Amino acid sequence: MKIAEYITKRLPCSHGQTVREQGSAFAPSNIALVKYWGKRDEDLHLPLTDSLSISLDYLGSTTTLSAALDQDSFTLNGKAMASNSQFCKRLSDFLGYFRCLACPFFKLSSEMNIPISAGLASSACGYAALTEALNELFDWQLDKHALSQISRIGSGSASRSHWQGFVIWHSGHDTNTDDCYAEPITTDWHDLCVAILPNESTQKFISSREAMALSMHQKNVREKWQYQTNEIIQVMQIAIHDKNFAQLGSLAQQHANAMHAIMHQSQPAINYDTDISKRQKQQITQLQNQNHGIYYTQDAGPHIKVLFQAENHALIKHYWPSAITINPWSQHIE
Ligand code: 2P0
Repeated sequence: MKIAEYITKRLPCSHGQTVREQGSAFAPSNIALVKYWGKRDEDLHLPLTDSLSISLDYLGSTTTLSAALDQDSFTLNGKAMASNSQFCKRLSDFLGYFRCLACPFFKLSSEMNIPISAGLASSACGYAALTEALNELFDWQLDKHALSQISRIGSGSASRSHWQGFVIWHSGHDTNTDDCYAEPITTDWHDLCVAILPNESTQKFISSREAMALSMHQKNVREKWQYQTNEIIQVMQIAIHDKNFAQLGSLAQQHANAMHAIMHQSQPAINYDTDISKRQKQQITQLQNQNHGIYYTQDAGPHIKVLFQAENHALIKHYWPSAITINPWSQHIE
């Protein structure tokens, strides 16, 4: 099945009959605690394994979309983006699946309050917000489950950015792809916090999509990863149910390390670390050795994210005063 056919199957038959003045939506960024790394179908962006994330509350993307007559235009944080940039080409390709007579082109404006291309899942919240804005613009009235099946075509991890809190993205097994979707895990966990440690906001030298394809093409690597991930995600769901912080944190750290080990061993080796990120991971490991319950995770970029409980907020601020701290189930931890 080609992507165009896959998308058409998911849109209401009335797609294009209603085009509102604009569609607008916010979607939070998410951090994978069990990573999505590798695809079982490259064309349809079907992941090799399930993955599990936590959303970052107010950090994310607000996207506003309207119809245009002669060309696409993109504005990011108030700045017009060059239409021949990689960023805009990828957006134009995704929007291509939704063009119709009444809306041949799009005017898109996005406000992001997270650093872009630094491993902070800006594409995840960007494509999730865009898909929700499309839903409003065309009045599809699709639910988030269905929207997660569309947004992942823009960026796989976008499927997890339609909800706050913990979200699981099921890889599914069907070739018809209906069983690949994301859904929230209903829980609250008031003292669970995430910190984003400071680092340089540099452009990535290799995109996560390319790094994923390069590092996961060997059958034995894929099989080992699949086995390991299936085990971890099951235990992590129990840890979430039991609010077992040490279990949740240590599994997330273990899985992030396993993903980076695969990248280090790929040919050529891929290394997203900077001196700052290496030092931060060492500091966290030292604190763990001193019995502090804090754990790190890292995505396809140098930013280190820390999982901690509210009681350790002062410790986090002591070591990293400029860290951004998020408490997804409570508004204030200061
Ligand atoms: C994740 N990452 O689970 C993992 C961990 C990065 C590291 O999903 O090819 O840009 O667009 O589906 O979503 C980043 O990969 O990949 C990602 P595509 P995407 O968050």
